[in-house]
Amino acid sequence: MDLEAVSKRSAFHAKPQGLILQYGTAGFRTNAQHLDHIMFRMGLLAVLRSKQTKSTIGVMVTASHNPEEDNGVKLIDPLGEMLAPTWEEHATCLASAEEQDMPRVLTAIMEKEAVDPQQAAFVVIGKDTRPSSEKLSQSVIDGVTVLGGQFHDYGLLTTPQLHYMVYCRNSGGRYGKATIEGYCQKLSKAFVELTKQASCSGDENRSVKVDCANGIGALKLKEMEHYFSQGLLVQLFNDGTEGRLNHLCGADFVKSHQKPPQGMEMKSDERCCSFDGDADRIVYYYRDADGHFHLIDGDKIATLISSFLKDLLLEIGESLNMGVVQTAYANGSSTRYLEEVMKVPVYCTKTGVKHLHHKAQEFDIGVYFEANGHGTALFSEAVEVKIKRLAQELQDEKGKAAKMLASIIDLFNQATGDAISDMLVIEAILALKGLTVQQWDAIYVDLPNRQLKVKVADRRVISTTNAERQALTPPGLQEAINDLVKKYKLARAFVRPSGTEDIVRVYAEADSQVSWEQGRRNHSCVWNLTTAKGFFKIEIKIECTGTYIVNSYQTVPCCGFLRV
Ligand code: 16G
Ligand code: MG
Repeated sequence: MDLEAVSKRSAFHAKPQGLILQYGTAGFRTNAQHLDHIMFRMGLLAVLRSKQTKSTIGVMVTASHNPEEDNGVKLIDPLGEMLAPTWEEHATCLASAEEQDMPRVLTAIMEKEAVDPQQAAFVVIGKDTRPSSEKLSQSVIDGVTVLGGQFHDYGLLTTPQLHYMVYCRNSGGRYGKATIEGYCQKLSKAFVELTKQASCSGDENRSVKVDCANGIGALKLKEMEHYFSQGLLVQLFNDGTEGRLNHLCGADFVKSHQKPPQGMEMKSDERCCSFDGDADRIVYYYRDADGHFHLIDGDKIATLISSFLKDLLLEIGESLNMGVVQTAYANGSSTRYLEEVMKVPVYCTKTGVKHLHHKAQEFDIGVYFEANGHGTALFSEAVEVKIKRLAQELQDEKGKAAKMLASIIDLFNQATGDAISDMLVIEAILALKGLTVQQWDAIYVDLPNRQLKVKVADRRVISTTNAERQALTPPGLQEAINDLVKKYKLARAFVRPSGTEDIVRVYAEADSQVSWEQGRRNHSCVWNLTTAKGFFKIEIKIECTGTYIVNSYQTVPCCGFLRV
């Protein structure tokens, strides 16, 4: 390894002095102007990780749902998974090293991880449609090549497509062909096989409107269009020809504002969905005959998928170990429905795809979704082999169910949650079950809930345990939350520091809701706390009616105060 050449090349991607960025929940993300040195260094790090794992590593240039002027980067591990936590730390160290220290930090990582410098390295690169992505991905390539790594630049891809490519390349072809045609063919073949079994297939039922957040999802759906010519009519909105990326549209906008994106024509009862900027998240929604907007989030997607899978297993007569993984943000109604009605075990992990993904790998079949629409289903290799064998052997209804299960296994992107693949899974299930979007929505009724973000002086004052559902510090906070929520039926509330923004997030839900403006509140509870050091104060205020209602949250952020 020629450290001198690395230093020389690095000077072309010099780090602004004093700039410290952290590899967060989903990699580095910030204004694109500050990312050139990060990209170069992530190219270097990807080479080291590739040498250490003797596998292909992915580097994705994207900032997902962030505004267009931002960008970001994340590394993809050999099985298409998120980067291992110890390497996230290396990424932060390498990104933070001042120019003159960078080669030393690089060597230290190599020593610590026992990287063999002679080992060959291969890195695959993808990027989203941001104007800055082209130049930034060239900087990644610069980093890869200066360390002698080989690379393949896929150019424009959705994030989950790059995860898929990495997984394919490292599974020796078992998972599929590592090309965009391979991806399209695998998914479309599975979709067509699956929906062949659907009895009702009126056009009305088989069309969906997609808000592509003015991002990469639009390009990639267009590429796939001809594969579905008879199966599904996909109408694209916010396809990037006019609007700005993620501006007033996309899954994050729809989920957080609980309203339709701009630029989408919605007629009543039409099935609509939104992708986020890099197409790894999806939420569905519709407007009812009275014009009311209904959001169908990741929790309801998980419920639809797991109930479909469970029915197929019952039909085949296989009792496999299936689990559903959620986070603290999962609506209480979804958890209760899954556990009490469907009798499926539910597990809760910390926020962030990697946590859910790893938990889901513990099951024969693990379905995971965050409420915000990140998710997929994972099938153990043994289960996949067994189901595909049963699909050949079994006859009649059992055989039909096994064939459907075999196809749906291929339709999921098992490397990571994928808006395109999830959309096809959902469309296929709705068609097979003959369900309208309203019937799907009616599976259970969400508990009223509110989520907000609050800027505080130092978000690290709050630490959590029990999958972020309980606060450990500051002392007294959790007890106060407990006192508050026990007054309301089905109430739940938690506070956690964000892993992606410099803010604290607060979530609360309870069994019913009456708006503050209606002036029907008849009592309120205010709790506040000042830490021992006296520099941080939280005030949680739940306004309610006599029928136990969490209803209104107001934020008055002022020098480290949080009032909810
Ligand atoms: C990232 C995570 C997502 C998480 C979100 C909110 C990935 C690919 N994405 O977008 O899973 O829900 O951050 O995190 O992991 P926060 O509440 O900690 O800011
Ligand atoms: Mg995303």
